[in-house]
Amino acid sequence: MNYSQPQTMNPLRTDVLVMTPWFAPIVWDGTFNINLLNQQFKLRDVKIGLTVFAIKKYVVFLQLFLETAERYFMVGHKVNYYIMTDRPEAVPKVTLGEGRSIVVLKIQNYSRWQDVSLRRMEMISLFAKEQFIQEVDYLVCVDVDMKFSDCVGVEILSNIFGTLHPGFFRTQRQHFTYERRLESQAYIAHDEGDFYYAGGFFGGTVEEVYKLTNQCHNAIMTDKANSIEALWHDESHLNKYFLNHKPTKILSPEYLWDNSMGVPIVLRKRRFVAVPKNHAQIRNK
Ligand code: 5GW
Ligand code: MN
Repeated sequence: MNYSQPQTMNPLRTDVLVMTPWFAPIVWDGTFNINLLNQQFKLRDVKIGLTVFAIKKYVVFLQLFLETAERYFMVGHKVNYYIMTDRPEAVPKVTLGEGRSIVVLKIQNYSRWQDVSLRRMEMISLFAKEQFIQEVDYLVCVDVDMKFSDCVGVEILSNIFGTLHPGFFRTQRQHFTYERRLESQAYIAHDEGDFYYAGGFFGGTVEEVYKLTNQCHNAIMTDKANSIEALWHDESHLNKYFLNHKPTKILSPEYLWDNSMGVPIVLRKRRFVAVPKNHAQIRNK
């Protein structure tokens, strides 16, 4: 295979951090060679599960989500879309590429929206153990109110990975919206924390995602027993988990952008972007 030689004296990016102090790559455009990575992952015949929740009115996001995923997500690799919904009949029929399938998993709906978000940890952990482990190698767990607008490929895959939240990647740790009440299992002190990770994009091997989601779910249940709910729900618990179990790879905000934040110069690509939603309309039942 022909490709340009890595240049020891010529870093690919000098405007952003591309490696954590624990030697996990931070994935920015320009730092990787996708052809090289595709060849490696193809040789391993890797299969990827993409989990997404579409409860109640959020089924309206599925069409654009799936259509754009077909165009940009793991093209050329084997993919299972795991769609967790209370309305299986509302899942759109989308034409899929070879080696790609939609698996609809019926789950219950929770009346409180906080529970819809929180219970994702429980559902992913249950299905990871019972089903995903037999069907795929990696899991990618994302929000559904999103569209792909540039390539998201095997460069994201690693044992356990998180994504820098678009609202906080330049923020000092004391200003992160971590859970600050000691009584919560998600508590993080002001002088702790590496990054603020987004709840809407994480993943890893099925085994590691099981450990993460199971531990977050247990922490959520402990909080519930103590009558406390973390400030940003599952996202707060994800941040606590990643403080104690450092991710082996971190995705830049290219992988979870929101156009209401503008487009900073460091952001050369917007790969996965929030679809604006009418909160009043979409969130009522
Ligand atoms: C409903 C009301 C308020 C907040 C969330 C919901 C909701 C979320 C819902 O009714 N149905 C649903 O499937 N969800 C799932 O939770 C979607 O996968 C959604 O992407 C995810 C997180 O909720 P978001 O996207 O509304 O949260 P933000 O912080 O991205 O706005
Ligand atoms: Mn969202």
